[in-house]
Amino acid sequence: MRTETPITIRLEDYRPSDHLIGTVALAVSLHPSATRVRAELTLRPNPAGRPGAPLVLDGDDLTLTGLALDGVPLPAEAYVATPTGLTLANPPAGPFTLTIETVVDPTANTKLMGLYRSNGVYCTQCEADGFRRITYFLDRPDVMAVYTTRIEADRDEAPVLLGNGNPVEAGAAGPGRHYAIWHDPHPKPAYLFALVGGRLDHVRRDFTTSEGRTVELAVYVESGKADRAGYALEAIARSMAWDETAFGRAYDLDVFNVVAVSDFNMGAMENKGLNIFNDRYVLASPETATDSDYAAIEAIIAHEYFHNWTGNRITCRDWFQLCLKEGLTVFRDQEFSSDMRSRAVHRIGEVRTLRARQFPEDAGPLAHPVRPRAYTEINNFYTATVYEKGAEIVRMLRTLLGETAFRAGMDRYFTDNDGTAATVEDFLAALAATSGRDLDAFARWYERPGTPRVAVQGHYDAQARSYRLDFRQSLAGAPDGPPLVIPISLGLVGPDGPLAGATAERVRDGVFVLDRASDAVTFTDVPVPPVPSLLRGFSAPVRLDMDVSDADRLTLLRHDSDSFNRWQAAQAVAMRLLVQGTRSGAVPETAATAFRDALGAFLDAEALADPAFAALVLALPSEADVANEIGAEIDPDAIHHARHALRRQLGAGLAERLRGLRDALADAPGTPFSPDAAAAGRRALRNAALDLIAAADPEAASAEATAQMADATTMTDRLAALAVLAQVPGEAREAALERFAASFRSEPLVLDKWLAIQAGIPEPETPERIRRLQAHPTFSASNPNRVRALIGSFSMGNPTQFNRPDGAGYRLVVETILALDRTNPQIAARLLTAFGSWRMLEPKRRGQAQAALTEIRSVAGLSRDVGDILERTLAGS
Ligand code: B3K
Ligand code: ZN
Repeated sequence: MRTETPITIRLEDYRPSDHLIGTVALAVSLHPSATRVRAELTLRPNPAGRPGAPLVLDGDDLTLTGLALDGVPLPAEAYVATPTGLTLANPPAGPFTLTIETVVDPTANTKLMGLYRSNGVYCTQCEADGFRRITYFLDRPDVMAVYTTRIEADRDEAPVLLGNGNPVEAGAAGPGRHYAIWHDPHPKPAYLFALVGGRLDHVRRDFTTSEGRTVELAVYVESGKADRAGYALEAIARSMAWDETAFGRAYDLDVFNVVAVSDFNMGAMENKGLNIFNDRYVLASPETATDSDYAAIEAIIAHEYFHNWTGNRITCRDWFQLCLKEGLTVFRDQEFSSDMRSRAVHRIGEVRTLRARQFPEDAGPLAHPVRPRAYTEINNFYTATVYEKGAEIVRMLRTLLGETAFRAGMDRYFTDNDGTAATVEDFLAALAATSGRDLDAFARWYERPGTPRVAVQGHYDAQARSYRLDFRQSLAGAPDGPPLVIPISLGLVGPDGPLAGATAERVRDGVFVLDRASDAVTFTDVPVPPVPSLLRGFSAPVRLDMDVSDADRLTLLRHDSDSFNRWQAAQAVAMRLLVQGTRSGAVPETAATAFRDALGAFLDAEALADPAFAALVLALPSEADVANEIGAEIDPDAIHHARHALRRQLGAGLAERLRGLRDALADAPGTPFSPDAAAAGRRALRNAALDLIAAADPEAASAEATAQMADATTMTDRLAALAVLAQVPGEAREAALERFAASFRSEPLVLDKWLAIQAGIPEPETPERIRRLQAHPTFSASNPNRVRALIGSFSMGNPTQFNRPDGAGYRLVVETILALDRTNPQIAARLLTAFGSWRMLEPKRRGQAQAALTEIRSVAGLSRDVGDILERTLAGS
C-alpha cells in the first residue's frame, strides 16, 4: 500500500525552462539545527520558454522565512509556498531579482541529500535533486548560473569553510563567528553546488597546468587523518596531467579541493572545484587500505576530476542524458587507470564488473536502456547500465572510429558544447562530423535494453585453406528490432600461435563490424584448422555463443596474442565445468584434470613474469557468475558445492606449485611498501595461491593464514589471510576475528572489511552473526558504509545464505530496508536491488523472495525510492 503517487517523467515531454537564472548570491549561516539560507537569484524569462508562464521553483522539505522581489517583500497573495515548491503566478515579464530566505536543519537531515552534518562536519550533496532541500530553485541541469557563496559559521565549530570556485575573501563576522566568500565564474547547474564547514586537516600541493595556471590542490580530512590523504592528493595531480595529454583538457580554477566525509550515500561527487568524497575513497595507509582500495581511490579521484570537463563544463540537458556524463567519464577513468597500471589486467577487471553488475541488471526486471525514456525517481538510475554499459558504448565508438578520429571527435564535442547542457545527440553529432561516419544505427545502443547475443559458427575448408565465420545477432525481447552495430575484434590462432598470415577483406585493423542480423567473414591463407579468438579485449558488451572445445580454449590460453581472451578462455573452461558440476552434482573428473594441468603449465611458464594476470587466471568465475550463466531455476547451494569441488581439485593438484609461487613472490624483509600495480600484482598472486591451497587443505592453510596475519605489514595481506580463515569454522577463525577487531577498534573503514568478511561466510549461522554485529558498539545503522559492508555484502556476496530456502536471509535484509527507508531512502532502495534476479531462482526460493517483496509492499508510507524499485522488481507477478 503506497501513500505517495509517483509521477512519471518522460524524455519525450522535455521542454526548456520558462525562466533562466543568471546569477545566484547565496549567504549561508551555518547552525547545527537552524541554518539560515538567503538566496538572491537574478531571473529572466527564457525566450525558448512559454511567454507569461508562472515561475515554479522546486523545493523539498523547505521552510520559507522571507521573500522579496527586486528588494521589496512580496505580499502573501503574490505567491504560494509549500515545503515542495514556491510559485509566483505572475512573475515580471522582464528580468527581476528574487530574494528567498529559508531555514534548514542539517542535523536532522538523515537522507544525506542537501545540507547535512557528518561527524560534525557540514557538507552538501545536491545531485540529482538535493539543492532544492537548501533553497527554492529551478533545480534542473539545463538551468546554469554563476554562483557566489558567503558561508558563515562558528569559528570553533567550523574553522574551515569551503565553496565552489575560487576563494574571494574571509574574515570575522561578530563574536565567535567568521565567514568566507567563494566565487565560481563557470556557470553551472544547481546539482554541482557544494559547501563544506568543519574542523578539518588538510594536505596540499601545487600543480601547474599546460596553460600555465598554478592550481592549489588540497585534500581535507577529519582531524588527525591527514597522514592518510597523500595518496589521494598525488592521484589528483596524476589525473590532471593525464587529462591534458590524453584529451587536451586543462583545469580552469585556481584551487581544486577534495573533502572526505564519513557519511556519504555513494562514492564521491564532482561539485565544481570542491569534490566531496566518501572517506573510504580518500584515506589510505598500508596498514589500513588494501591494494584494491588504493586502486579504487586513484580511479574515483580521477573520475570526479574528469567530470570537470565531461559533466561540469559540458553538463546534461536533462537527467535522461545521465550516461552522457557518467558513461563517458567512466570510460575516461578506465583509460586513465589502464595507463597508470596494467592495461590488460585492468580490462579484465572492467569486464568482470560489467558482467557481475550490468549483465544481471540487463537480464532482470530492472533492465533499462542506457538512456532511459522514463523515470519516477532519478536517483534509482545511477546504475551499472548507465555507468558501465555507457562506458562500453564510448569504447565501441573509439574502436569503430579509430584512435585518431575518436580524439578529433572528442575535441569537437568539447569545442561545440562547452558551457552548455548537452544531449547524447550532441555527442554523437561531434563524432560523426569529424569522422564522416553515420552513427544513426549505432545510436540504437542507447535505446535498447538487454544484452545482445552473438552466435558464431566456424567452417574450415582445408582445400581452399579458408575459414569462414558465420555471425548472427539477437536481442531477447526484441527479436524483430533493427540490428545493432557490434564491433568484433578478432583473429585466428593455430596450434603454435596467432596465424598472422590469415586475412579477411572485411576485417580492418583486426575488427569486423557486425551491423546486420547475420553476416559472415571469410579468412584466406589459413594453413591449419584455426581456433578463432573473438571479441578480443571484449570489444562489445555482448554474450558470445560458440561451441568451442576445451582443448581449443586451452590453445587460446597458451597462445593468443590478446590477454583478455587468454583469460576469457580459462574462464570459459572453468564455467563449463562449473555449470556441468551444478547440473549433475559432480564436476567432470577428466576435464577438470586437463584444466588443472593447463593451469599448471601456464603458472610454470608465466606466473612470475605477470603475477597480476596469473592471479586473475586462477580466480574461478564467482557463484553469481555461474548463476547468471545458468540463468533459470537457480539453486545457489548446488553452485556453491560445484565451485567448491572444483577449487578443491585444483588446489590439491597445484598445491606444490602454489606454495612455490608464494615463496618466490614473498617480499624480502624490509622491502618498502609500494601500492603500485607490480607490487600489488605480487600480493594478489600470493593471496590467490593461499586461497586455492585452502580449498584443498583448510587445516594447513589456516595455519599459514594465521602466520600471515601475524607477520603482515599490509592490509592486503592481513585481510586476505582473514578471508581464508573465515572460510574454516572453528576456534581459530573466531580468535582471528576477535584479534582483528581489537587491533582496529577505532578504524571504522577497516572494521567495514571485518563486517564484510563475516557477512560473506556461507554458513547457516551467518544471519544470526549479522544480527549480533548490528548490535556491536562500532556498528551504526545511519552510516551508509557500515550498512553496505554488513547488509550489502550479505545480499550481494553471500548467495547461499541470502537465498536460503527458509527465507531467513531475505527477512534479515527486508528488515534493514524497512528500517532504513524511514531515514535514508536512497540507501534502502539500493539494498533492495539485491532482489533483482529473484525470478531466476528455483521455485522454493523464488516463492520466498516474492513473499519478502510482497511484505515490503504491504507497508504504508514507503519512500518513492523504494516504491519505484519494488514495483519494477515485482512487475508482472
Ligand atoms: N555524479 C555522482 C553521483 C551522484 C548520485 C546521485 N544519486 C558521482 C559520480 O558519478 O561521479
Ligand atoms: Zn560520475
